[in-house]
Amino acid sequence: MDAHGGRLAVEVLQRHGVDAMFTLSGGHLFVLYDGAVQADLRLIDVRHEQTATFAAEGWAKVTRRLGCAAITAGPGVTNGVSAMTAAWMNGSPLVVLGGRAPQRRWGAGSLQELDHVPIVAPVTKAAVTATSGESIVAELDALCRAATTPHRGPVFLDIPLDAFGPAAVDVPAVDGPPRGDTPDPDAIAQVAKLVAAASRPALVAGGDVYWAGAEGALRAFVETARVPTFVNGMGRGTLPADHELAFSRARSIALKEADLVLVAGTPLDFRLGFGRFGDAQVVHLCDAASQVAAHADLAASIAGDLAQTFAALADAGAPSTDRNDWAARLRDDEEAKRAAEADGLAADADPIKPTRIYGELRKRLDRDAIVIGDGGDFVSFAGRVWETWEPGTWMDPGPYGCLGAGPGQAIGAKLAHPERQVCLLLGDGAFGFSGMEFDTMARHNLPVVAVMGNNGIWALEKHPMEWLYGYSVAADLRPGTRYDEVVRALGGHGELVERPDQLRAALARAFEAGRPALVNVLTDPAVAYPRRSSLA
Ligand SMILES: Cc1ncc(C[n+]2csc(CCOP(=O)(O)OP(=O)(O)O)c2C)c(N)n1
Ligand SMILES: [Mg+2]
Repeated sequence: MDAHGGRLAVEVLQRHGVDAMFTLSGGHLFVLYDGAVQADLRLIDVRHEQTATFAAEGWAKVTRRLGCAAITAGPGVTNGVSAMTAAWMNGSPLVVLGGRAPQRRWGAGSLQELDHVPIVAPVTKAAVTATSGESIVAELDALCRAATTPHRGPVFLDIPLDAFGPAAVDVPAVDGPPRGDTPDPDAIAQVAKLVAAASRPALVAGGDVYWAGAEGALRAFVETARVPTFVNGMGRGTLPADHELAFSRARSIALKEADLVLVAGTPLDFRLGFGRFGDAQVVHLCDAASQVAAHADLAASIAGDLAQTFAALADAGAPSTDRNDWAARLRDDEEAKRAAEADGLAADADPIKPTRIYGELRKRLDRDAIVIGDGGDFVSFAGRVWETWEPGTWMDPGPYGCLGAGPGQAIGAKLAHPERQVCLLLGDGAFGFSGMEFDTMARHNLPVVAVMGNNGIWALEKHPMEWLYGYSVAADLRPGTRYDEVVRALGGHGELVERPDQLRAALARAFEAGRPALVNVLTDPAVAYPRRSSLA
């Protein structure tokens, strides 16, 4: 192809399955935009570079394809760093293109002259500066392959203004996304033996199971080996919540009493007690050797394509031990805890309990609705009670826990799946980081429905600080702020809900509005999320 560097870059991206570029303008990006216009690559312009990058991740998360953001030199790139870090910790495949001051004058003090590469290197799989049209093609192609190779993650390429010059370059063909390595048969045999011998096994399946498209193989393994299963993060929905071996509430008992815990496709981090589960033997199943926990005491591990791993473990056959009592014990605990939640989901207390909102949403949302959480306690509660039925339908910021990710992720999700409901659960504090993105949703006709738990505080910080210190500071917001009016001013639909009996009709109107909507629900600030540790 004989073209300028912007067009060449877009050609490489399209061959890697990119069909949307999330961006915020800056002169350093004009050539890239021209390339996008020439090749009909959709541009979605947002109001903050963090959103461009979060939206690219949201798009990747619901399509299981490579997401793409383009952000301008200097502050554009540094504004994208939190979202790149989140993608790094989530193992989300993402290519971020940055503008860059011209190389010819480097050091003379051009506008926004900053070497981005060392800033983003620790939070990307690879970060490179292009130097010419040829280099744009070669580097970008290699970076896209790296981003989509298990273990996946973000990559970064910045392109100096004077490296966009025309070039005649062969753009490499792309033969689908790369698969993971074939797992070692000896490691499979070792794990199969542990599984066969266990009497109280449990499995935790996380995001890399989803990214690998391994839900079918996971299910085959779970059903053959009769292993009670829990899911976390993007792993939610890989086994539907109503599967006979899917559990969520019984997690603490399961992980305390199990004699074997298999953790697949998610790190043994703080969310999993750093990999200690009572006296259980622990097995880590990862999509790449780099992901196997070095800090945990492992009985075994397997690194490689998770679909192949689960298929091979399923082939090992049925267990020799009887696990029915174990599964029944967990089912009793699960059912008891679900029954205890029923009152909260139906609560008609005034002020409104956040749980009532999820009760109403359950009735309103389809099985394939995409639910995104961005907030503190409001989202912790939701994560606990929300049932996920299908892969790729629950999204939270992940272990980096960056507030403000939600609107971008919702933009990416709705763009990828315009026919499905996209519901954004928002804290009133969280709204402040990316609230302007309702303008983006309105301009691009993305009717996301946001439901806000507006308690007038940063609850996830206020309650623990009061518990620890007997008082709190820097933890209050304005009670009753009319965020619904903000959204209306930005071209969306707004609803204010002050009493529980108003909730159902307000949600119905929001979902029927055909515009981005915010249902601003004034919730009870006294409700504190029950925490396992003081600094959750
Ligand atoms: C970017 C960022 N800043 C600060 C925090 C710390 N933090 C975690 S939850 C939380 C409170 C969120 O408040 P809100 O969105 O209103 O939800 P609530 O807890 O009140 O339900 C804060 C400040 C964070 N996780 N991310
Ligand atoms: Mg709040």
